[in-house]
Amino acid sequence: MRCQPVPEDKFSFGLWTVGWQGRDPFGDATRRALDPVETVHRLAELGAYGVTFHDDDLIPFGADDIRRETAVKRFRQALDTTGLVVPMATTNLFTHPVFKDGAFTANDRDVRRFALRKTLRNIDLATELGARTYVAWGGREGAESGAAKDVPAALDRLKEAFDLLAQYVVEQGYDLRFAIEPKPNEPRGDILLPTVGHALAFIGRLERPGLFGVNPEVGHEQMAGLNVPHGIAQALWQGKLFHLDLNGQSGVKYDQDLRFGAGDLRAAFWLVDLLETAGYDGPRHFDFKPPRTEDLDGVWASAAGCMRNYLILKERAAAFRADPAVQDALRAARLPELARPTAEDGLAGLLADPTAYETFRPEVAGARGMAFEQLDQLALDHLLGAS
Ligand code: 3MF
Ligand code: MG
Ligand code: MG
Repeated sequence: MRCQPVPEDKFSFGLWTVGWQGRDPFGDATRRALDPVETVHRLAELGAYGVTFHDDDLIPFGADDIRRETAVKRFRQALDTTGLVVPMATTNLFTHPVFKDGAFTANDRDVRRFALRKTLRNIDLATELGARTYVAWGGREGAESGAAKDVPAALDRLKEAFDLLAQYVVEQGYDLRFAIEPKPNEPRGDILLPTVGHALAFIGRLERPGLFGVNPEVGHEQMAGLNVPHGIAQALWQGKLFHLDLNGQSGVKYDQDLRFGAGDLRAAFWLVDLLETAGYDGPRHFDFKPPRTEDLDGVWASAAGCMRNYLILKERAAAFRADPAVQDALRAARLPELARPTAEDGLAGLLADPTAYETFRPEVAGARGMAFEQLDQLALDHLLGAS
């Protein structure tokens, strides 16, 4: 089994992931800050192909033009030296106190205008560095109390913001698409566009829906108690999986951001199976936080673990699909039948078919076993390395 990642695996990491210093609501930082240049070199050594960033990860908030240019130049040099690419970039619209009530949906109009300008500025940098995807996570777009946010008005403002951003991209001739990242809560009590489904529905109301897709995050969907592979399968089905954030989460609780494969291992297995069989060819992007118990050696071990777990699961999922016993079990569970249209004979044929209703025997069909347990045990055997 190959557990050593190579650039062709398309593994990427956010600067803010390995760069997380361990500051949480209850405790101070436990690690020093990482220089983005150091991160680029370490990620390349580990076998990653890409690095992503929020504007403020690279250029401290409020930095003057000279500091900005220096930071970008050093980063670009590190990319050139290592061959790492920037497939995606995003905006920090959540750390500074100015965004405490949101960015594109802040009640304060001047904050909304500032948020748009901050984003437009970083879109220029993102495209300069070669990014093709721009992620938008609205972590502060939400509320803790009922009357504080007029949700329809806030959605109008969110649509207005995305329509303006898309207009800018088109007018500049940029080859860039947006990926909206849903999350149910944290840091706001409740966040707008809380799930993949909400985001997909919202995209349909935009002026240029073709420029928008989703960036689902494993842990975010699980925080809402949802089935991640199912949500991502729907995004793929709708042609909207533009990017994704891989990490680990154990159930419905605070945002754990564990390394990929930790947390709900079965969900991770089915997700890798889906991505590897459904034609997703985008980055396998990790958005996790090495626990604050770790020193920097632990950080890099955690990052390496994300990729290693993906590769192991990829191998296990492929073995599961290739196993003749699994193929028999899939037939026994009648998966090929699900792939067949229900009424290829059309509505008229369906209405004229007595076997569809008049002579149909619900008690016979109801008594048929689905043979799913055998199938799932085979999956578990493969996942556990027992077959
Ligand atoms: C928070 C997140 C965010 C987004 C990031 C990129 C800080 O739970 O997942 O990470 O992924 O803003 O868009
Ligand atoms: Mg997250
Ligand atoms: Mg994320």
